[in-house]
Amino acid sequence: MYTTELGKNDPKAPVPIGQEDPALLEAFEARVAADEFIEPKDWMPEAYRKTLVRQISQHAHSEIVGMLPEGNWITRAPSLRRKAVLLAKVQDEAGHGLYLYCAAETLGTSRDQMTEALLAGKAKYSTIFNYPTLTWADMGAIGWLVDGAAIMNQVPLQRTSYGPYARAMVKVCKEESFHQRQGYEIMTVLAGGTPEQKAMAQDALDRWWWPSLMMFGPPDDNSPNTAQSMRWRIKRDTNDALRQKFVDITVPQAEFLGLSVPDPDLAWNADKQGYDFGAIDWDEFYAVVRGEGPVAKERMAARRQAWQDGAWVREAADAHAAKRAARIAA
Ligand code: FAQ
Repeated sequence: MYTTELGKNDPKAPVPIGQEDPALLEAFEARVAADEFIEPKDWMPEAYRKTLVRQISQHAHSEIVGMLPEGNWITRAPSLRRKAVLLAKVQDEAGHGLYLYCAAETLGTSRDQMTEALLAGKAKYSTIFNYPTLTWADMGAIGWLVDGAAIMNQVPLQRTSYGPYARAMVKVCKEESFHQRQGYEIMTVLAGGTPEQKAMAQDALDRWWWPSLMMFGPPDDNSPNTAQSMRWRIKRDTNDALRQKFVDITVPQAEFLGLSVPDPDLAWNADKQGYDFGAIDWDEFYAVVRGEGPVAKERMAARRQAWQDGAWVREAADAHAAKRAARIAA
């Protein structure tokens, strides 16, 4: 895993981790503290570079794998309008993946390397995409909750310290906002529909609520990367802080729909001006992270198949680039 390798010295790295010139390190830390963006050609500590490649590539993989649960419903969307909207959303996710791969490539890791790390099980993608999409209401729940959680996490990333990542997030957040609204609109229609439609909406909320809370990552006291990432302003908020914000915003939305959040311990806490909520099943979270999610095998098989099917395109692009280079050289 990238993380376990983080502390080791990479022989290819220009300066081994932990042995950087203290003056360069101090200047870097001062720039970060002053909220300046770090750009691709700027000096940066190797651990900062590695953390960014890890987080941005995992984010990119999540966008691409995240196309699968919804892509599964494009042919079954209940009307032409719903089909067009869902198609546009899924295409947007592909775009997000591409901006993110490009942002990570500016740090010196190629897209092929990142994809190979994913397919070899060395890089992660969000746990949320290992759950199946069983009914049309899941399209509503994903837009509302999953894109809602993604926005909560990504709006602060517009101010992340690495320039290309921050700039990619600006466009991504605009599109995620549209995704969240289309999901909530599906839920509004279903929740206000027939008793069967409302039950379908409730069932989707029941299944997606807890996995959505897990998207924010482990609790802060068990999050190995948060402290350093906060110091380097890669992350602007902790996992628990964002999770709390998400709960506080989303519970009133569920109430407006007339649906109940599947948490008997959910209660408004006037002192903290936020909701108290029940214990998250962290055993389930870590099992899904380990690749034991309900449809994890199918997701990885789909990515492997797509990579294999696309081999001829990559070969053709390489051949074209080689011909072009030869023409220019001649
Ligand atoms: N799933 O120390 P931390 C979307 C891993 S995009 C899997 O707290 P960190 C759009 C973590 O990587 C959704 N693994 O780590 C969309 C680390 O393992 P590592 C993705 C997880 O990085 C919508 C270990 O646990 N968004 O949904 C998860 O400081 C609809 C320890 O954790 C992003 O990636 C998880 N949920 O904080 C698309 C946002 N949580 O790498 C299609 C950017 C944690 O050391 C349809 N990423 N882990 O081996 C981040 O903000 C951070 O990376 C966190 C994790 C907050 C995800």
